[in-house]
Amino acid sequence: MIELFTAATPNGWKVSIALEEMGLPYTVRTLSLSKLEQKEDWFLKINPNGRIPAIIDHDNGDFAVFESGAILIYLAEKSGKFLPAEPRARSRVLQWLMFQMGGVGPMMGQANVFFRYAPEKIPYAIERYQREVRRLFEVMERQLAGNEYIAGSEYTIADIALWSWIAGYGWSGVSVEGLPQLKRWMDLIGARPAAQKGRSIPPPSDPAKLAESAQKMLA
Ligand SMILES: N[C@@H](CCC(=O)N[C@@H](CS)C(=O)NCC(=O)O)C(=O)O
Repeated sequence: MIELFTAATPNGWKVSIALEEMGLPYTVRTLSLSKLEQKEDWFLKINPNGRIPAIIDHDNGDFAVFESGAILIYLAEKSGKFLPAEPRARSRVLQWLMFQMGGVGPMMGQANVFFRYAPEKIPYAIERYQREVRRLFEVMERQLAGNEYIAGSEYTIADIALWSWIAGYGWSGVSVEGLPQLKRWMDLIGARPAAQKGRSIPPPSDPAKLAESAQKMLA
């Protein structure tokens, strides 16, 4: 059984969606980010970075994995799903997964912070991150013009990682107008029952709680 340590945020949803899609049995332990449970000593033994998500695989000697991209690869290898074995196909998936981990996630995260939570509105920072997010969306638009899914003709962990963030694009204040392929892809993934179920685990925090968590983490 997998134990998932998570909260209702895009990085957490990547893993709950993957577990749902792969049909792997799991239990959920929801951490309160506003109470900074992710910084407690017991959790730092599981994830030294003090952030969600993390998993413990109790069927594999209580092996702990942190970093959502590494968790997705671990689960794909464990289940044999959503990450092809053929080296070039596998590399294509990992390229788009890294594009999410190094680009879309951090840039959308910063756009959210400066657009939503920063106590002071800093136009330079808001514009910088929103412009970069829009640029990344346009990169995806071009890729999706020739491919049903982001890494080709198959649904993979790269789609899971990207969709978990991009479905919440409104939160960053970035428009998807003029990006028909991106919208098509968002609807395609959003129609999957496992994506819908995974995105509701754990149940969403109310916006006031989210703002409170953000203030504490930024302090
Ligand atoms: N690169 C990490 C990022 C994890 C991350 O930033 N998690 C956020 C929630 S989406 C978090 O735990 N924030 C709490 C904090 O910063 O203390 C991953 O992909 O797992």
